[in-house]
Amino acid sequence: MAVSTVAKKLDAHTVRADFPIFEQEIHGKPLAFLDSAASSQKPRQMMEAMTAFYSTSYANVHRGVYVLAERATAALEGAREKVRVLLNAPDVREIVFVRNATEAINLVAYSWGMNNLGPGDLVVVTELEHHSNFVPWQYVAGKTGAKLAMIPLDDQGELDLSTLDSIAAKGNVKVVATNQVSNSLGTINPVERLATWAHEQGGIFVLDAAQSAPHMTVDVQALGADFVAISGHKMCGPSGVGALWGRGSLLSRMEPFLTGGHMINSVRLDKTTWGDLPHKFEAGTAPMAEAVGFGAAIDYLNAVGFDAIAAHEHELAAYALGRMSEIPGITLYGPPAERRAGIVSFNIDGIHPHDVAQILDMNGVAIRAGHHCCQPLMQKLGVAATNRASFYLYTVQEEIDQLVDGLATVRKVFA
Ligand code: C6P
Repeated sequence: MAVSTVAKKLDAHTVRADFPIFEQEIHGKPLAFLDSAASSQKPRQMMEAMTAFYSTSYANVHRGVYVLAERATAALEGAREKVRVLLNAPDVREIVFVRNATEAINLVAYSWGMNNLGPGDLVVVTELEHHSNFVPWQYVAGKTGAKLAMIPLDDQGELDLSTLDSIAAKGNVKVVATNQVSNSLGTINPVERLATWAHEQGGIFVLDAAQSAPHMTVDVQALGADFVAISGHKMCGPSGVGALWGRGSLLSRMEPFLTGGHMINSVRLDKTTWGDLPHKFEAGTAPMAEAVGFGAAIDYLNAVGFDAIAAHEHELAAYALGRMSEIPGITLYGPPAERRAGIVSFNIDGIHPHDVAQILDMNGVAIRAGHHCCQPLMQKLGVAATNRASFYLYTVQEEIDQLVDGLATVRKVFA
């Protein structure tokens, strides 16, 4: 799926004014924040929504019958409905609030995987997976006797789907779990095709949308997914809240992941029964204010427009790839600009990524250096680590120029 370039134009300088973090300098330089794939910055509107909730409507939810408790419950459930609309989920009871995408995937791996996987079964992931969509499956496969297989990458950093038949020959494909956008290479994966393939094999399709939902429309029905995981903090929301969407027919047959308060129907010495969806999967006090902030972040992103965000980031990626390809000694990883999101991974010959990132920081430029929680991918690329610059709706071209200037300084320092 190529990113649309005909969307309404986004004015990143105007958007940026909503983000107070940019009002400061770092080491005497304007802040060039190029690490949004790790976590996004926050608009004033989102923070104000959380403050208003704490100031006027705060109480525990789903418990009290007093005004504040009812207000807080309505705010939490209103946020759930916003997530439903964001993902075009058929039913709001299919939206489970969790801490983050990692927890969402663990919930599926444990609650579905532990009860549905066994010897002879195959869990298929890809060489592009973040550890959060790899390690839970590896763990559960190990516990159940299922096997793990990986769809490999081609030389451009895209999935080699010609391997699907040979992968299917290795066992019963029960799960296909992949991200929609790679956090390391920015590759946009053919997830509709993988969902269809998963279903043809009789398996479920689990989508890690942590890096796609912040940047493009994710429609769970159009994609044909069975589970979708997202994190609020990567999409202008607060940390500590994310969501799992699951197909109701699957969720209702699954065992709970965490047990305790709120998730029950009745508790007796001999037996406890589970509450209805989504409460069965929401043990303990909910991330109430965080969910309210998440809802406000979704409102904010909708007001800017997901097509405009995707087109803006696509333009930035093309600009960055063009400028960075002129830097002597640089290796750029991943597919061409037209098939990637706003993420650029690179290395500079003979200079460790941590050194690159540290010198860039002295120039006010924040990037991530490391394995990006993708060690299998790093092995494939034959490196221990890369540098990664990642963009969002508030990223301006000047920040990429600052990065390119900073890289010239890095080369001078190490010459
Ligand atoms: N990637 C990055 O710098 P959590 O931490 O649960 O919110 O998100 C996990 C996760 C899952 N899938 C993908 C594709 C991701 O990119 C991430 C988080 C960050 O790339 C932090 S490691």
